[in-house]
Amino acid sequence: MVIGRVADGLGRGVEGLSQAVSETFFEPVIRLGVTGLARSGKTVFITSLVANLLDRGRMPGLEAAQSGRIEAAYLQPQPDDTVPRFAFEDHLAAMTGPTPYWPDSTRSVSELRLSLRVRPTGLLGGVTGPRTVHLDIVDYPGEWLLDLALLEQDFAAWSEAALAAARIRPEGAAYVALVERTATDDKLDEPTATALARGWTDYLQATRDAGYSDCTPGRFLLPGDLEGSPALTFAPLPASAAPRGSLAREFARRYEAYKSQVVKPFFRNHFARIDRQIVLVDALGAIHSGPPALEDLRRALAGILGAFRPGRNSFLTAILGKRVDRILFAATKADHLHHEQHARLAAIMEALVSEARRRADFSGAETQAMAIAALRATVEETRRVNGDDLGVVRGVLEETGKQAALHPGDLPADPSALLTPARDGAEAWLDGDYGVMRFAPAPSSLRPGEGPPHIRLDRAAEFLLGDRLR
Ligand SMILES: Nc1nc2c(ncn2[C@@H]2O[C@H](COP(=O)(O)OP(=O)(O)OP(=O)(O)O)[C@@H](O)[C@H]2O)c(=O)[nH]1
Ligand SMILES: [Mg+2]
Repeated sequence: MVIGRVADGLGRGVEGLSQAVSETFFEPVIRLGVTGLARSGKTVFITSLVANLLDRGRMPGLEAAQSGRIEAAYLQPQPDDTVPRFAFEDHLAAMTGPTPYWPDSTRSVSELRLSLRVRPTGLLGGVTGPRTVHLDIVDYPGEWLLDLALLEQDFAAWSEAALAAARIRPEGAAYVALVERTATDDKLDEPTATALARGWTDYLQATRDAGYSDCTPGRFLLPGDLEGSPALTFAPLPASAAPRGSLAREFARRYEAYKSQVVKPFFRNHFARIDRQIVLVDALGAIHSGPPALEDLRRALAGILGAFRPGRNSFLTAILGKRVDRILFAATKADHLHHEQHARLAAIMEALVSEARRRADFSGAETQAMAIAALRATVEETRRVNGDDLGVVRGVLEETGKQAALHPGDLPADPSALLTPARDGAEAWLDGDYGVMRFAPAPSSLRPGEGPPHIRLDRAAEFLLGDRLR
């Protein structure tokens, strides 16, 4: 018996070991998570990254590409059979060509596998020859990470915080009025439940359109095939000692179902397996929307980043396999700014996440902040204005199709000039406005060997993948 057990144990140990050996030496897999709040630029980023890894002429900042050690790159079937494939070809076709347009909004998790044949550096290169590294890119909405906080809150606590926020925002008036009209201790009645859930979803939609980011439950905005299911048909209610069978009791139950059947599976099946992460942030968009939106973005980011400090959450600690060991915070759409201002945008990005970072430094993960544009839609110009040189960007406006030049306002050298008033509840910026225009992607015919034009996508790739391609 004893021998049998030992042998069995040994056998499994060897099996596990050989699997680990083959992963490390022969075909390592990098699972890259790409996330960000809605419209932060996830789809454009993945499309441009993959296109620029397939054709590496514009990737001098990625050492393995620059030195020619990447001998081949090709798309392969992904490992997970039940996750939708990232529609790379469709998105690339939309973004490039003679009349390009931005890809449609995406609503759920998707995945793509890109395999790279890489010659190792140094001595090993001569000994082992090229090996294959698989890059599995997983696109998922940042809003889903906000739901992690729900795991530690019961229905009453979540309701209280959610209603408090709704009460002070104009967008919340309709829902607050609706909930006050509703007898929540009465017996559950499905049309009333649906009306409340819809009211809450409308509120989340409106606050998000107003530039706010703290939208929980995250799945209400991106329901996918769960739309209309009980797990998504609840809403926050004022505290009450509700009797059994009442609307309030049932909402509390559905809230728990949402946590166990929607939130947890996402973390288990997708999040726990990621080892490199990029968080895309439309900081310029939030600055343009004003101080309340910037403050809200800062808070939402702190919420999102909580997921990368698993020590705080017992559920997450228990399911986590690998630890994310590099996280890049990227301020996107930097092509709206003349390059003179890129360092300031990166500094603002850094400041937005600095507090969360100071608290725990993400369990040892290496982090960096950068300003990037996954698809550069503008060109730079210098204009003479009142005797001064002014750096502007020029592009084709999405709405009118006409050329326009933009100087979005000078970002401050010290990020606290924006973050402090935002935190103190300012309604508008004191020193002027920051404009944003929506530029269409620039018409381009890609030259052979080159991917779409970008800003610092190669540096982002070097930080996220470079060490694993050596
Ligand atoms: N100028 C410029 N605009 C960008 C860039 N990346 C994204 N955008 C703009 O941001 C919008 C949203 O980009 P997406 O990549 O679709 O964002 P997403 O995060 O996938 O959005 P959802 O799928 O809706 O969550 C695009 O439609 C563009 O208008 C960029 O590099 N430069
Ligand atoms: Mg998308």
